[in-house]
Amino acid sequence: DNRKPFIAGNWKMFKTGSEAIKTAEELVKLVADVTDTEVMIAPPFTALSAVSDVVKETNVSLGAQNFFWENEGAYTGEISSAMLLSAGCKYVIIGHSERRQFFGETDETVNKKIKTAISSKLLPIFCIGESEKERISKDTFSILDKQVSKGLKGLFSDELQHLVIAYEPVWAIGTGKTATREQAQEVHLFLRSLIEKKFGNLLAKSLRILYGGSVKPDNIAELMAMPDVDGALVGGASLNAETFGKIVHF
Ligand code: G2H
Repeated sequence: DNRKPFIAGNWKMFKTGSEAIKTAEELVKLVADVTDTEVMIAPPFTALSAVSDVVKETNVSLGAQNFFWENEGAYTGEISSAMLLSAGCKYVIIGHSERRQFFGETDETVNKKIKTAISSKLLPIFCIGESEKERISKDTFSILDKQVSKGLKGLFSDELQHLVIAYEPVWAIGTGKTATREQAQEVHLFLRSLIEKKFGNLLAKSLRILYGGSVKPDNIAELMAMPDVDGALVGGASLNAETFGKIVHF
């Protein structure tokens, strides 16, 4: 397989333009030596263009945290894929659990966004994960099966070559509770088999699956040591350049 490790920072609703520039400038210096890991940061929309200028021609790529599936139109407050691309984005995070929880995103809206991202050549980071209640009631695998089936509905394996999946157990997000490396591996392996069943072995072998949920400098190495964990989507610990730099250098 050719799954290059991928460490992605999701800044969520943190940092003004000038704060974002400062952090990005620090980060670019701290990770300049890194060649065998892909590094991405996703600042808020208002900082994308400015951060794009900072990371341009470096080994750090830019992502957005969300977008809308229509190309343009009377959709007050929304952002299109073309706008993200022209602001310098390569990736877009889709269906983060906070979008599902607070902003009404569903498997159906996630599916529309994944389709639009792919057709406009924005690389999707497709987020899935079970809640605490679902884990306790042993519904983790059926929930993930549903999220993957509905999220990728109508898509074919040759369209999914650049898809990245982020497994984020909702009970581990920002709570300080991390899934154990065994829990992460168990789910990542399940997801890879699910992709194999639905889209074939070739895609399953090359698809990168990130783990997300309270990833920190002191737990990244053990997570990355698991065979089906290909990277991390990092929230809180990506806000500080030095801390995130440590995670990138796992
Ligand atoms: C999960 C993660 C990044 P945190 O939401 O998307 O955030 O690392 O703060 O748990």
